[in-house]
Amino acid sequence: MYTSTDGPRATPHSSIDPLPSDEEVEAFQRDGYYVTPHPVLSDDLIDRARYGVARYYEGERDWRLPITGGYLDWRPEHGGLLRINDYVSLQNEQLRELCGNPTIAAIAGHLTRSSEIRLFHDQLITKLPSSDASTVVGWHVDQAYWRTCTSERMLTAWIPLVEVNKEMGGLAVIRGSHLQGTQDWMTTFNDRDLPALEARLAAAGVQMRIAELNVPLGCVSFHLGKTIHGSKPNHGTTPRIALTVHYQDGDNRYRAQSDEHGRPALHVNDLLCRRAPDGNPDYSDPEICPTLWRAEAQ
Ligand SMILES: O=C(O)CCC(=O)C(=O)O
Repeated sequence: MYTSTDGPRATPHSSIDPLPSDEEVEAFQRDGYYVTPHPVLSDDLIDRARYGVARYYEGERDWRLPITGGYLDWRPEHGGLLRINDYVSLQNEQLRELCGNPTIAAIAGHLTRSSEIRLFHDQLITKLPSSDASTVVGWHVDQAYWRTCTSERMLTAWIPLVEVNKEMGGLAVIRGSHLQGTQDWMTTFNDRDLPALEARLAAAGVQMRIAELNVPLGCVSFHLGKTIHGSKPNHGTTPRIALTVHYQDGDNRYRAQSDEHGRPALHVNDLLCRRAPDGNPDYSDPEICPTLWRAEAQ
């Protein structure tokens, strides 16, 4: 099911510069999201990633995480229609290759005007077809999950691994929402009641300029940590498979913070990363958060 291709696809054209123009960077800073106008990933890379997904779901692991719980790790015995697996790049060779892709990291660096991009976290997300709302991803902001991070420049790449048509619950963003207040409460990925979330946002004064993104296979979309995003259910006939890669810029550091209940905030990286000299988690641990791109010295 996952290894076959969908037919002929566009491949990156070597003469097209994959990096965003200054105008596209401006638009990203204004709108909070960006979709590459051309494919930036080759068919071969995507096919290898799909092979990696198939191997992963078969239970094969190339590497093991040093912890056994505390992160999302869908397995067949869990059933359900929405499958989420954290840190697949640390466990599977083909998915590591895609998550570490230097072109995507370079685009992330340019969009955020950073001089270094490191991996922070990744998730494999598959929505099986359904006629109900069980595969909704609630409107949320990634930054609400990153309270322990000092950076305001973190961002996410969303990489479809199949063609995602309008019925299949592709990624949607609220344009400009990153500039309309801080939505710290939005750890609402699992909240399937989109209208209730929209009502709450409207009450908070957020303009609901929803953009349902069209991201052809080989293209990648990016959104800032504060951009509100989510997705409708997969009402199509085939699985919607995508990889979400969260990036940090080189300046990001751990900071002690409280969650919305006043308890110490924790990210799973705090359990995985080595300790910095001050005893805090080191978000530049090369095993967990490898550097994927650095700006060339001017
Ligand atoms: O795949 C989805 O629908 C949600 C992905 C997401 O939340 C993200 O890319 O940050």
